[in-house]
Amino acid sequence: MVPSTTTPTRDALVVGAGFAGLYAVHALRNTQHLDVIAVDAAGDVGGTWYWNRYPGARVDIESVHYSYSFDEDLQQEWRWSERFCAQPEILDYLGHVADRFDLRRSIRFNTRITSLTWDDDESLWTATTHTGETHRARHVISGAGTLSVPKKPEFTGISDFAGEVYMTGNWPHHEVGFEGKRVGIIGVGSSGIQAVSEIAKTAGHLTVLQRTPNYATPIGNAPTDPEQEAAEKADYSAIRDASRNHFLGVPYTDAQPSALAVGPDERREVFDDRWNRGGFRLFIDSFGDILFDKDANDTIAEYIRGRIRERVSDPATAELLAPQGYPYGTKRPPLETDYYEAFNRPNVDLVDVKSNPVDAVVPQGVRLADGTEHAFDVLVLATGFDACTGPLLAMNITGRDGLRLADHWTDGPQTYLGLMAAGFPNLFMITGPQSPSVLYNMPLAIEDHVDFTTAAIRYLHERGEDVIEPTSEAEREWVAHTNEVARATLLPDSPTSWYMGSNVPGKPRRPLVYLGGAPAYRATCDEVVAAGYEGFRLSPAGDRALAQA
Ligand code: N01
Repeated sequence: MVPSTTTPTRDALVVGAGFAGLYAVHALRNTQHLDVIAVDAAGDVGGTWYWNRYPGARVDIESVHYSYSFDEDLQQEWRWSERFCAQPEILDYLGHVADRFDLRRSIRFNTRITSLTWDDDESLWTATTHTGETHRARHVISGAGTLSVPKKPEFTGISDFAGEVYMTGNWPHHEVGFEGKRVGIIGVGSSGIQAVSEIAKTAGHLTVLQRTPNYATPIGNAPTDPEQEAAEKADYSAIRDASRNHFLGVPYTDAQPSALAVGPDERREVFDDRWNRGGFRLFIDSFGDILFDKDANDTIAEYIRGRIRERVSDPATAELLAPQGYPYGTKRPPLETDYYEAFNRPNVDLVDVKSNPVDAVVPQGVRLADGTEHAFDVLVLATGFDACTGPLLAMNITGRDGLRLADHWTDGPQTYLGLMAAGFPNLFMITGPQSPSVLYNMPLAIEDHVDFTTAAIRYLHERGEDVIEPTSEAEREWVAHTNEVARATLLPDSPTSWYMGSNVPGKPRRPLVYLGGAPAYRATCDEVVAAGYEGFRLSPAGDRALAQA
């Protein structure tokens, strides 16, 4: 589409109004005084917390840590009611941030980008939206998210289902009641597990269709303890520093080097302690080698299986729920409240759809491969996302010389620092593929990436340049480094994991997350900046030298 001559050219177009988009608008508009417009397909702010409003949706990093750190007054004044807050409260928080920093006036809601095209001559991006509107901007900052494109339902016949169908990743805004209804849920990742615990409480009958059992462990939620809150807020900046210097972006300090360096009793004591303290402590704060050494991993995997057997009354159901054959942590570990106890209720059944897969959705329910049918009034799809690359590819991005991002990424994502891609100038992918993103505490990962972006744009302006773009060589090296780091972990051993893209049929199986940890990643970014944006090429608008190189 040819942009209308009246289309204003902005300094920056921000995609999304979740944690990333909101902070990007604030940083670029309020602190750098740039002309910024943001768009979001949703009707309001919230990003992932706008769409994922299924029963039980809740954060699984403590809210005191899973929140913005950029404004001291904000973090002092905002009060979380629980240790791990539920979705409505996080949405309130993001609404509060939008109002407090006057962000809404820069955001066009109910606006989905359908294409994003770079103009080589003018060095500008043109975005077209689903309404046919165009926006032109020098820079695009994508806060489109990592887990924002739900995986398309893979079941034939789904449109013929006579009952109600809901997706956890795109839950309706109206109340959904389960009382007296026969509910089926497919998927037991973090979303399915949270939803099962809640839906089980009210459904007439709940059938959980499980393909791969998960290693879910207790979240350990509780109301906020005012004394603990006061202690945390007394030195919030120290907590944030400790978070930023931790692999996962939380201020945990108790990890011991190796599960194999201690005897079984001591190991059990550590596991028990982290289990009881909840959150990601078992995963990230028990022993440092569980993600790297299969024998170490076996010890924690067996520990969790033992805990599941203790909690589930029926031994056959317990065995089905106990994961086997893949290492703990190679699929993203879910955190739960009373998930395993749900299977002790008379109104909840577990059905193994690994040995007997879903064949089709039929008008009255779900038919399995052996011909058995399960009748449902409501079907919930908790089947996950086209993670990390999906949200970017959905924007139909075309860079220099007509290069399509979809073609550039045919064999998996290629980025420099998980932030930019060669051939796609001035396109910043906040928490993009091959950055620590979801293996870091997201609000902090977002702040780091937005701060990098803001500084890069300022640096360009100071030098009288307009365009920043990674070199192909820097990109190749980063991709190779990302793959090499992943190979040193157990992650590639997972049968299906969105970390590797292997949950989506046909998607290239590649590490989508940088596994070197947030501190190492931040150090690399700092070195790149200190060396004058090493690996990037800076140029004036309209310079086609790189395109022709
Ligand atoms: O998605 P998932 P999710 N037939 O991909 C099953 C974040 N999150 O939405 O494992 C049958 O983890 C699939 O089975 P299998 C968090 O980062 C955070 O739950 O492929 N089953 C699996 O069981 C999380 O990791 C929170 O064999 C099928 C499930 O669907 C990420 O979002 C809460 C199937 C998908 O699990 C994604 O979690 C929620 C099929 N054809 C989410 N296709 C917090 O707590 C898929 N499945 C902050």
